[in-house]
Amino acid sequence: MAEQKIELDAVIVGAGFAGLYALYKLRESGLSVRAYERGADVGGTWYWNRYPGARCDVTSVQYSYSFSPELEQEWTWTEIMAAQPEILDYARYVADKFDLRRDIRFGTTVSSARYDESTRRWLIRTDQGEVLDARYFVMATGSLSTPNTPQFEGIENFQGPVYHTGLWPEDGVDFSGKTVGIIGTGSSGTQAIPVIAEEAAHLTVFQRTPNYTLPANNRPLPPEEMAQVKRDYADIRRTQQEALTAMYGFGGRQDAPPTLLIKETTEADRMRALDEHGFFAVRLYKDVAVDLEANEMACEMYREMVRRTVADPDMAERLLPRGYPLGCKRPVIDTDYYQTFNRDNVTLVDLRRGGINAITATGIDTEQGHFEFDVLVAATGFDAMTGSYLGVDIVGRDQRSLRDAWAEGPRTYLGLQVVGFPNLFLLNAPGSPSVLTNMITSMEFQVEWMAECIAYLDQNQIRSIEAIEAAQEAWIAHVNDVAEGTMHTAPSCNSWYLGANIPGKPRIFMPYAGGYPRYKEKCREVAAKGYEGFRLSA
Ligand code: N01
Repeated sequence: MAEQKIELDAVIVGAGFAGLYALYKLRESGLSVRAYERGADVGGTWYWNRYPGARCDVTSVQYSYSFSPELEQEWTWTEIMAAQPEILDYARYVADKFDLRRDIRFGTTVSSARYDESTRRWLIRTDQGEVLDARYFVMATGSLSTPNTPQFEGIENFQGPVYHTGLWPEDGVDFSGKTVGIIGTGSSGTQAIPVIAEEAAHLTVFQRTPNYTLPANNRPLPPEEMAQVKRDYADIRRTQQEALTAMYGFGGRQDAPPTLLIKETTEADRMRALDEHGFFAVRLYKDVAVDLEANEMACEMYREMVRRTVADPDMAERLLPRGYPLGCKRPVIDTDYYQTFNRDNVTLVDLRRGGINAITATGIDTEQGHFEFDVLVAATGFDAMTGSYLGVDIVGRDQRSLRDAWAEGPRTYLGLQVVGFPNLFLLNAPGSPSVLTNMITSMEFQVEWMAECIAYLDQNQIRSIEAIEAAQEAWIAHVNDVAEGTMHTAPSCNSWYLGANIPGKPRIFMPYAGGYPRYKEKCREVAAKGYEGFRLSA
């Protein structure tokens, strides 16, 4: 019996912020389009990352859709940086307001996609047995959506529950009266640790690499301030569009760009700066971002601030980041992180003094001894930027899989397309500003670019678009060029931007560091020149 195929113009994978907007935009263009989402609801990252303390590190007024002035006026944020439940509610509100759910299949994983050269269409299969036949295939699967739980020896022997921050149970976890162990002190761990410490009987933190983290400066957003924001939205969006990172300020602060040179300061100057600005003193100097010696001076200021915050000198010493520059990893922001280590019910295991041997039935055995607890939390991050694309078995022209094409690291043209994969669009992918910017704003630009591109193809009876090898190579060279000399690619830097958190992953700096305005300019120029660097076939 012939397979029952559903014919569509476009299939989108993912119903997070990117998938929702892609669905809205392509439907607005008159396309028949459907989104597939493995979760039971919309929200993506904000659906899965429900761990205690989860909140955004970009102000909500900026980390929100800008495409609908009506939506901007209707939605009211209650905090400067909203917590996960509020952001998830916002995603749900958007899905309902624009009636997006009718074209989303929830609880459904897209398992494979094959490009058929004879029809120039994609044949897409889901784990629910659906077969979809679509002209365009859009991966809106997110940059941080494939959780990574390292293969700790003996993990299967642990008697209590194990939770990954990126796969948190919908009903939450009750830590009261429990002893808890947490592995990982990245953004997720840094947010979760203070909140779990408040609730649990005892928390043991297993830290392999201390992070540099700055206070979030979050606070409630009073109604009169929100009302002013609503009046100012047009200006706010304009400022975002001109900003390198598609946002302004850092966390809850709106400091002016740095002007001083740390190398021209004295020890006394730097100590005074700490007195006045606390941890934010490290952001006063412009040479810190480009000069490793200057950077180390700022790191030393940072360490001094940790010593000032943590009461026990040995505890402070164990929390000090060393051996890699500020600005290497994605900035972490926190609420009372270091203060948490002044609590009586928190133990810090600095794995630099002796690593993990194995997980046992009752805890973790390390070189420094055995630590017992009832519940284990893995705040161990993600197979970032490529994991979610390679999680789907995508096979393009000449039977070549994306996994093969990216075996030596991800390769894209403008972060939007890949040679050998016609009519496949990627959103927030390697080679795009994505994680170095306000993801919602830079994604909105990509979706609008894609929608205009598809409209152009349809108007000109073009059936396929595919990146050209030379254009892709030139773009990769440019992506590498602009990353060079930044702290992100310093030899001592290991981060998920580089794939360094996953054993065996090629070390390649994945996002585009040239800034959001420059990226937009390049994409617009490509479109204006009739999609230069792409092969268009009638
Ligand atoms: O993950 P991470 P994350 N043994 O990879 C440790 C976004 N985000 O989920 O550094 C022991 O940063 C690992 O140690 P090390 C944001 O973009 C945003 O925290 O590899 N430890 C590290 O400490 C962020 O950057 C927000 O030595 C092990 C931790 O686990 C990104 O998501 C909130 C280990 C992983 O840190 C990822 O953050 C949360 C092992 N075998 C997340 N393996 C906000 O918006 C790993 N670790 C605020």
